[in-house]
Amino acid sequence: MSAADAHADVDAVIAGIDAELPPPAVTRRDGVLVVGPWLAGSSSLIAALRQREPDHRFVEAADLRAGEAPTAVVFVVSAAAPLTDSDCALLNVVAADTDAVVGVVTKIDVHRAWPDVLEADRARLAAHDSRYVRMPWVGVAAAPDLGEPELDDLVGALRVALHDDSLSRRNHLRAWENRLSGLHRRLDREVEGAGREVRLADLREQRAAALRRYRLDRSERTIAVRSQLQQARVQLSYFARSRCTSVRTELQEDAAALTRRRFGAFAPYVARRVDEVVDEVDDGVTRQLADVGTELGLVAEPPASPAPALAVGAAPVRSRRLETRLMSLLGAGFGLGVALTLTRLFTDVAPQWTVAGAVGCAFVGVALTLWVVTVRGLLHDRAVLDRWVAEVTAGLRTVMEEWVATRVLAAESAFSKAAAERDEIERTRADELVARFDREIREHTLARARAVAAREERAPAVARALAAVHSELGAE
Ligand SMILES: Nc1nc2c(ncn2[C@@H]2O[C@H](COP(=O)(O)OP(=O)(O)O)[C@@H](O)[C@H]2O)c(=O)[nH]1
Ligand SMILES: [Mg+2]
Repeated sequence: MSAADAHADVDAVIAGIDAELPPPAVTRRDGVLVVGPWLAGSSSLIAALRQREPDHRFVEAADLRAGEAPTAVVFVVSAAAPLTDSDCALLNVVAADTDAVVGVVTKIDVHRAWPDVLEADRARLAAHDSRYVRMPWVGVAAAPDLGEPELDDLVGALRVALHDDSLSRRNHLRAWENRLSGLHRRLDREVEGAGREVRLADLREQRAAALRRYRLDRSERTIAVRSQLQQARVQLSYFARSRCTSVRTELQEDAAALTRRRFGAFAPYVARRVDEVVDEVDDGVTRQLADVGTELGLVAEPPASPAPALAVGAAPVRSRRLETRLMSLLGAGFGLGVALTLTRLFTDVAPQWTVAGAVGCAFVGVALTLWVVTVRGLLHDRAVLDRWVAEVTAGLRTVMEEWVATRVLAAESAFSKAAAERDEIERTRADELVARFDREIREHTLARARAVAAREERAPAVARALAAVHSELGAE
């Protein structure tokens, strides 16, 4: 059977299973590929073979282009050491589309134990893949240190392999096998996707993290608003209280040193000081609330709360007729007593001036009476003013505390509103992010579903075709 017929025959078998299956895309090169791990001795063997068998073409791996397959493969390993996993993998690659493979153990001239190595290699490869069970193995010395090359066994094995009638058909079957198992692997790979599971797990993790971060941020922000305002409330009411206390102390000191002349100006003075305190507290509250806003990163203009109108009123009028009378009486008694005592003293000291002394002492008594009454009145007035100042500042304190509380409350609601608006924006942003993740997750899931469907549709035919190829290869 010619090569073309053999190919057509194999292709017909596969097409009988599924006409859609893609045929092998390799170009068969008429040549024997001599290949092996580095330093095994391939180049030396090729040189020796070319000399010995000029009728045949021998190529190295580098001579083959992508998509080209040799007629047969000579797999060269050194007798120095047994095969490794990477050597087996190399053979799998170079003999993927070629069925005829001859195993060669080189440098048998220097490695006396080569038959053992050969057997070990044979067993190793047979265990690696069942297709190598029937593969011939020979020992060669392509570039011996002494004497002529020993290639007879290899040349014999190659002749058998190359003159086998079924060679072309088997190579074609092998190419089909490679094609079909590649297809099978690709169907599997597409289900797995290139790192799709990893990407999916990553996306799910990122999605959960975005949600978690949003929730955490939101509760942190809420707590921050609450605690900042709580702090502001405590600080500001303390500030207002201490301003009221210190203005009371000042005003009471002023009242204690007040002279009668400045009496009338005291009430306006108190009113002015009270206004000043109101202004100070206003400033303090405004500044602190602005600071809170900055700290929270919220732009919220709390509604302006007008300063409370605080009527200080007039200083209490002196209505103390009874007391004046009593004081006058006591003062007069005191003056009289002093006058009498002085008069008696005078009479004893200078009897000749008794009358004039009596008049003088009466004057002194009257003067003392007047002084006592006046001083007592002034002290009383100061005491009254002191009480009044205490009342005014106590009222001021109540009003200030209420005002501060109201303003902090207003600020709290303004900040909460701003925070809620910001939360809404953040939520939209988080939603968009989550939606993006969801979209990508959906795309991956869909792609996987499509790949699963494709595999389910195509894999059975591929598997049947592969089984057919294997049974054909086995039958040869
Ligand atoms: N003694 C001995 N040395 C060999 C034999 N074949 C190759 N060599 C030596 O092994 C080394 C590697 O050979 P080379 O053909 O370049 O190996 P490649 O890397 O597989 O191409 C060289 O030093 C060769 O002289 C052989 O049959 N006997
Ligand atoms: Mg080389």
